[in-house]
Amino acid sequence: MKLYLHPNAPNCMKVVMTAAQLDISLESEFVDLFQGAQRAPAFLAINPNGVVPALRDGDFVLWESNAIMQYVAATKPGNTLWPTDERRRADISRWQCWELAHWSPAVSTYLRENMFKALKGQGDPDPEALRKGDEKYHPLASLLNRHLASRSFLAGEDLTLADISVAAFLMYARPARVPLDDYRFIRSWMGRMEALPSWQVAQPPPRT
Ligand SMILES: N[C@@H](CCC(=O)N[C@@H](CS)C(=O)NCC(=O)O)C(=O)O
Repeated sequence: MKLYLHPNAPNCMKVVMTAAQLDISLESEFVDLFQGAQRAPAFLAINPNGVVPALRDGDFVLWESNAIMQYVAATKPGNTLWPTDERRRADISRWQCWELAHWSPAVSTYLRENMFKALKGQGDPDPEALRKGDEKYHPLASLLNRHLASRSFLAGEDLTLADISVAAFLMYARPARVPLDDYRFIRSWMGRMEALPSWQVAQPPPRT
């Protein structure tokens, strides 16, 4: 299986961590988002949305990070990341949908304003965008914090794809100044995530 990725992209980090956690080896092809390679015709033929990640497995091509994680995890039956029990799966899938619909758009405001703009030379953070971002983010962070108050991981006591999807958007929580001070259960859960060897494997190499 070949993954088309950019290592700094949280949606790609999700798939790399899933594979690392399950000891699955993926070939990889670098798509340079900073050079616009995601909009090159050769890549648009793989993912017409012009975003990473995308996966090729023989003649099967798949895009959307959460679907890719599920597909990759399903190649190793019997794992706890993506169990076969329908209710467990639905619970995990629910958090992956929440991540896609609500959490990642909210966290992305901080990534864009406090980090990626500077990296791309696009000027200072916009205070109004950050204010609006705060309005979206805090109710979601409160919900997540309350949920994590009584369990080690999002779907119970085992690490699942749900944790990887939601935590990936906090991979730059420090440099992007994602507000976590008021959310101690999120912070301790992130401590558990960051301690996993698969989290370390999925971190992009330091910029030189
Ligand atoms: N819903 C898609 C989102 C993918 C996405 O937005 N990827 C970002 C990187 S995290 C990207 O490729 N951005 C490049 C661009 O928008 O030009 C998924 O989960 O795979």
